Amino acid sequence: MTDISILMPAPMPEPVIAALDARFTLHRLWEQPDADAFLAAHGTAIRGLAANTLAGPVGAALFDRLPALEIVANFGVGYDNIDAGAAAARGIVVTNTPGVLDAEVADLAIGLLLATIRRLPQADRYVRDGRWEDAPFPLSPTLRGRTVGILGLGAIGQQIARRLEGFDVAVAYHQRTRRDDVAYPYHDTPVALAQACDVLIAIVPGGAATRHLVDAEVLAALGPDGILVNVARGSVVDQPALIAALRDRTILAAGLDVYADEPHVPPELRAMENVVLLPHLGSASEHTRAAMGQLVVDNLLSWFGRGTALTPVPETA
Ligand code: A2R
Repeated sequence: MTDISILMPAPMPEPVIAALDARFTLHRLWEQPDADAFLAAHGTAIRGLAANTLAGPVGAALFDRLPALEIVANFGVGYDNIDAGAAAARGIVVTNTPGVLDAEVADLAIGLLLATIRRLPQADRYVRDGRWEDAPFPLSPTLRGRTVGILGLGAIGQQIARRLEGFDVAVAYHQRTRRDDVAYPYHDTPVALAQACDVLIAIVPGGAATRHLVDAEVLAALGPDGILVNVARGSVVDQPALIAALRDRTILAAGLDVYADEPHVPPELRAMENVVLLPHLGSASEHTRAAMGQLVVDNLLSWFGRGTALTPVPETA
């Protein structure tokens, strides 16, 4: 397979690069002094693309330059960075990395929820600043007695729900289709879910269909005791509306792992005391990133070895 050319637009973990280097002819686009000139000279030979969110938009404009492209193997379960419809129209298969990161992201969602509600980072800063010696840390809000609404009860959403059962809180959910395999109460709109709960955890895919699913109306419905946790994509939340809701105490607090324009976090958010801000850590452990990388490699090996992808996305399955 070493005669098969794979393009990697942006760096991936070293083991992924090493594994692809060993089996294919791997082109590291970010090391090219002139990416445009490289694509003009070598684009027609590229048959596989190893992509991640750092690769920029992967769609028709890039596909036009890679006429022999057969597969885009994405490092991540979310693939809103890739125009899967444009890929499908050209017969290009797109794969993602479902399953191997569900538990990690669910763990992080629970950690972020607890950190937000019990103000753990603020309390850590309090100890470090020596303020404990002057006075005890103020009492925090509580998870006790709350109802947690999950926006997107998919693979990760269900793992979050299972963990929440151990915390003895009520769980409800919204997505477009009601599930017949769970007993949690279903609400047919995001607003109805927000009205029924006082914690909202967003864990839907990004992209046009979910853009600003959490808007000013949803935040108002969540209410003054409400907490928003976003571990989905920044695009899912209307970020200016969230900033206004936090500032005006329309909601109580937010725990955010994702933002509208990463890695830029608006100064208004960074200045707020009622938010916990993480730098998009969802799947970011050594263990889980290694598993995701292996699945990227295995999808390419399977496609070029046996003609089938292991985890194609629904649009190109
Ligand atoms: O709507 P449904 O019935 O297709 O349910 C899916 C739900 N969902 C939506 N809910 C409301 N409005 C929408 N426009 C909408 N689009 C999708 O999100 C489904 O239950 C859930 C996604 O589940 P999975 O496909 O199993 O994705 P997974 O692995 O849980 O990951 C979710 C996202 C990733 O795409 C990354 O952006 C992030 O979590 O890490």
